Amino acid sequence: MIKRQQSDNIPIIKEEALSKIRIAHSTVELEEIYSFYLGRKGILRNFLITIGQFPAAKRPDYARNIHEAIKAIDMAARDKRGQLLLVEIKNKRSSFDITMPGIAVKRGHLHPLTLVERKIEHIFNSMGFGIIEGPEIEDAWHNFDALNIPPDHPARELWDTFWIKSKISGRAGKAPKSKLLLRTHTSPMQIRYMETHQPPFKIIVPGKAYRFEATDASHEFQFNQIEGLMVGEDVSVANFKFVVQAFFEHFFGKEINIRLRASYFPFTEPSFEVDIRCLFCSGRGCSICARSGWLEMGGAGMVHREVFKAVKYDVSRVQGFAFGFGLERLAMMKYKIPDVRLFNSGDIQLSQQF
Ligand code: FA5
Repeated sequence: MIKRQQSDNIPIIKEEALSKIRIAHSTVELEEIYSFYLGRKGILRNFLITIGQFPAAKRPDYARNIHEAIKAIDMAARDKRGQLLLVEIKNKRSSFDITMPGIAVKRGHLHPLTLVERKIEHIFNSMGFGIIEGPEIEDAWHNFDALNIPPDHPARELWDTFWIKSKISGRAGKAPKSKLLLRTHTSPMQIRYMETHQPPFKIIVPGKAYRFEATDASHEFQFNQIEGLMVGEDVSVANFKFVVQAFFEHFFGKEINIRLRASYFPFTEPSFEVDIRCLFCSGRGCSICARSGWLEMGGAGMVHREVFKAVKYDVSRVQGFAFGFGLERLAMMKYKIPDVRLFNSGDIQLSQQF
């Protein structure tokens, strides 16, 4: 072990350091010597601190000696480090076994939800739909009220909500002010888009939605939806049926039977659930489609006139359809993934398969 030296004998310390460097056998040993003399708490660094306490007459000589010693030790250590590194690399090389199997480099993969979202965007884009994004922190006016769901409306219970405690309320400067929340669906973007655009238009809105509900194989508290909205003078249910049929056929790459089932959403009238013939059993009935032969893909309908009124459209002139599909549901069907919770499990084995 290296012993601490007296502070008044710099030349001896220097010689001692240089001779230890000269006979060092490895870079590890060299680093130990280096830090003992020149490291942050090394002997010579400590001497630097004491320069100010030295008698003024002798101070310049004392300082010069220290600096010269530091420089000499530093240069000797650099040279030696170079020599030792060469030897160490050479020794390693000679023990390199070229018959050993290599270590595979792991490649990254796109997440199945990203793949599905990109495919959906591509399909709708090719049918002339624009792609819009919107805020995940929403105000209750856009998420509920403007969608014809006033505060006392029982339908609010369809969407279990994460409310946000905040002093700020939505629609700053404009009435009505309303509380903030994590959007429970992508439908508030219908309102935001129509507030700033005039028909005709057709858009889709991919994005995250949040619901305060227990998770199971088909429900997450954070999931993704694809909202669709097409508005013009004579947009009809027939247009909707054509668009979704074309979408599903491109998405699944085969002929698809669809069915519109009567349903209820406060912001559409009439409203429907969109089902497709089960892809797993071709409609014969299996455990995946609960023996019904049909798979539910999402909600849709003709935009309610109260929604058009909320964005100040002329309800006598415009009509349109809207839909909201679950992205996870589409990915599960396409890739035959049995549980929605796998998407956020962080398990790389899932994404490696696609
Ligand atoms: C809605 O959210 C409506 N906004 C859809 C809509 C848009 C109707 C436009 C009419 C016009 P719903 O709550 O049914 O509807 O959700 C739509 C889809 O989102 C569901 O079919 C399902 O695929 C997906 N989804 C809903 N909740 C969850 C959840 N907890 N986890 C995973 N996916 C979910």
